[in-house]
Order: sequence, then C-alpha cells, then structure tokens
Amino acid sequence: MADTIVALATPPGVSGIAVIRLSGDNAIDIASSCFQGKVDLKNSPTHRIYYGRFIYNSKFIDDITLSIFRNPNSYTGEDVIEISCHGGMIIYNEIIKALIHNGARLAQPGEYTKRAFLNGKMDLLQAEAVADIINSTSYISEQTSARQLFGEFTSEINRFRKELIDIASLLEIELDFADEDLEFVPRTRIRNQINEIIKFAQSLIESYKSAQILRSGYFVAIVGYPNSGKSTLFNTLLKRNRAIVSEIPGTTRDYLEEFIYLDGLPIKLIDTAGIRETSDIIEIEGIRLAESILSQSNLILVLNDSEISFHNSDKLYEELQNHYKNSKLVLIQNKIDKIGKIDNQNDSIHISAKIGTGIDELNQFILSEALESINREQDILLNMRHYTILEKVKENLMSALASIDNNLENEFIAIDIRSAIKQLGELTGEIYNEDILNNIFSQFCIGK
Ligand SMILES: Nc1nc2c(ncn2[C@@H]2O[C@H](COP(=O)(O)OP(=O)(O)OP(=O)(O)O)[C@@H](O)[C@H]2O)c(=O)[nH]1
Ligand SMILES: [Mg+2]
Repeated sequence: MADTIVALATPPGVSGIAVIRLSGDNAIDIASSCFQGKVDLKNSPTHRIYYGRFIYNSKFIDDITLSIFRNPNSYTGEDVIEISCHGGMIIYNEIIKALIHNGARLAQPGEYTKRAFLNGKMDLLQAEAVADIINSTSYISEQTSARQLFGEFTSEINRFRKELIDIASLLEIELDFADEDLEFVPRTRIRNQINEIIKFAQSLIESYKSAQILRSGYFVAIVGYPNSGKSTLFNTLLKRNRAIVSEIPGTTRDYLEEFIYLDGLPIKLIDTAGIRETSDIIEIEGIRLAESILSQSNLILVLNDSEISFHNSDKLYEELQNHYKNSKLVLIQNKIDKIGKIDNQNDSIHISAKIGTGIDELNQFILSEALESINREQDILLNMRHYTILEKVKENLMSALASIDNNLENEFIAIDIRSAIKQLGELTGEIYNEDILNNIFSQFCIGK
C-alpha cells in the first residue's frame, strides 16, 4: 500500500502554467474529490486528459486540465494524476493544500523517482541520470545522461556481474569435490574473464575525469607574472569587464572565477594574482592562494608579457610544469600589439588581450583541449558513488587474480569475487539499502 504523495512538478514562482503531480494508491480518488468535469475520473481509462474545474471546500479555485496515468504505466509505476493549473503561487498552493486535506501528503525530495526505482521502472543508474539530466548545464552532459537513462550501461554491468556469479559458483562447486581434485573451469579462462572486467572497470574509472568536466566545467586558470595582462585576458574571454585592470603590478590579489560557454561546453575561467619572482626562487605567494585552484585546473595558461621578452616566463612555465603534473600547461605570448615582429621560433600562442588579436584562436584552442579531455566513448556520467564502487570492484578482482596466481584455495578466490559481485549489484541498485537510497534521492529536488 503506497500512500499518496503530492508536489509541484514545475519550478516555484510565477509561470504560464504550473503542474502538480499526485502519485499513489489513492491518487485518482483524491483528485476526483476536487474535480468537476464531464467525466467521472474513477471510471476513466489510463492516459486521458480532461478539462474541468478544481473545487475546494465548495469554492472554485481554478480551471485546470488533468491527466490520468494508471499503474503500472506511469513514471512511478503507481496511479499518477497530473494537474495543470494557472501558474500563480496562490493557485497552486491552494490546490496542493486541498489535495493534502483530502488525504495526500507532501512528497520528499526525489520521492517520485525513488518510487519509480522501487517499482522497477528504472535502475539506480537511470535514476541518477534523471537528476543529471535535470541539472545538466551543457548539451553534451545532457546527451550523456540521456544515454545512461536508456539503460544500456546497466545491461553491460549486469552481463559482467553474471559472469562473475558463474565463476564464483563453479569455484564453490569445486570446493565440494575438493578431495577429487576436480577443476571445472580452467584457471586461464577465469583469469581472462576477470582481466576483461578489470579493464572495463578501469576504463570507467578513467572516465570519471571527463564526467567531472561535464558536470562542473572545464577549468582554465590564467597565471603569470604581475602585469602580464591576466585580468585583461580574463575580461576579453568573458566579453565584459569583470576584473580590475591597471598598469600597477599586483592589481589582482585574490582569484576570480567566471563561466563561459564554448560550443555549449561550460568552461570555468580563473584569473589569479600575479606571481612575483624574488632574487633566487619564484615566490609562490600568489600561487599559495591559488594552490588548490591550480591543482584542480585542467588547463593552465601561462601568460607572458612579450614586450619584456618572449622568454621572460620560461622559468616560471618550467616550475609550474614540474609542480602541476596533472594539468596541461601552455605558454601564451601577450601584448604582441607592442611587438614589431613575431618570434616564429616560438610555438606558443600569440595574442593581444587588449586589442583582441589571436583571441578566436585561443578560444578554439581551449575548446579543442576541453573536447579532447572528454572525448571518451563511455555512455555514463560517472559520479563519486560510481567511482568509489568501481575502485572497490577493481581492488577485489585484482586480489582474486593474485589468489589464483598464488594457487590459493578456491575459497579465497571466491570471497573476492563475491565481494565484487555485491559491489556491482550496488552500482545498478540490484542490491540496495535505505541509506544508499536516501543518499541518492535526497539530492533531488522536491517534485522529482
Ligand atoms: N598593449 C597591451 N597592453 C596590455 C595587454 N594586455 C594587458 N595590457 C596592459 O597591461 C597592464 C596590466 O594588465 P592587467 O590585466 O591588469 O595585468 P595582470 O596580469 O592582471 O596584473 P596583476 O593582476 O597585477 O598581476 C594594463 O595596463 C593593461 O592595459 C595587451 O595585449 N597589449
Ligand atoms: Mg590582474
């Protein structure tokens, strides 16, 4: 028996129409008690839409349309009613109040999708994709989530999980015949199968970085000596004057972050404080502030004031390269409007942040770098939960391989394989508990 939940499905505030959704065993009865139309909802077939009046305490609230979806053919798998009313706050609040008064209760965050999961309408990866689709800021991440929503990924995981279950069972059967020294499956075959699954897990683990970019954007930091034109470049790329620019070195003290979109891909630009060079070593003063920012950056643009010399920032570039090994660094020659001739020996990018020379090329370069780093075939937008699970699966399977290599008893091999099976089950939601579900669905909004 599922109690009936109600929530606004559209964003709160004023809009053309607002949609209120009811789901649960009594959804149709509750809606029917407030609906005045030409038909009796209780006898209506599924997938119909009706026009009528919403009445509460004998008072007319609004003209509405009402859609009916009978279980199991609805989003949640339960009886669902969707009411479209005029999008005024008073109106939809009155309607929700009336429905609660008649027996519904307000839905918790993600409760519709949680019910869809519990009723077998989607697996956990698909439920998570729903949240990702809603929160997507870019076309590419929307597309990736959409593919995940189709469940192709789950079937692949289930195939591997089944292979592992077969291996574990055979190993366990062999145990029963331990005295007879039987080998039901050749160890080399088990090794190959396990290796294939480790490779699969590893390729997904590697796609975590691209998933993060799709979720949070591709991070591009602009660094360089004071006065090299970092803030000017920041403003030019943003196409507005966000950062203060001046001829006084040390103008930017902290860092600034803003998003731009290149071909629909979110790029987070970061302007940093200039790095000062003292007599012997590069003083990391500005960098200390920006340390965590830089280590998270996918791309670091080292801006050089070419008016001083094309090679003025070579040492800085080298030091940064040694320090931030996970980021891609590129040297950019700025202020080329002040230089008569361009140093062709130098394969760095030449720009004038101030007058705009080379900016289109720089944008193109940033975009191609960003696309390259997300250019993976994986049809999944990996999140932290998936990542942690896959790491454990890989660990379990590596340990199983080691046991095989060391000719350990079947029990030892099977324990690790069983553990990997359990992890994969948690990944798709085949195995779950309340904690896992609450964690996932509490991140949804109310009404989803
Ligand atoms: N001619 C020319 N001047 C530039 C260019 N880019 C920046 N400048 C000038 O260089 C000076 C410093 O520019 P900023 O953008 O403030 O430099 P910054 O690197 O942010 O400096 P700090 O924040 O102090 O580290 C300003 O006077 C800018 O107008 C350029 O491409 N050409
Ligand atoms: Mg600055």
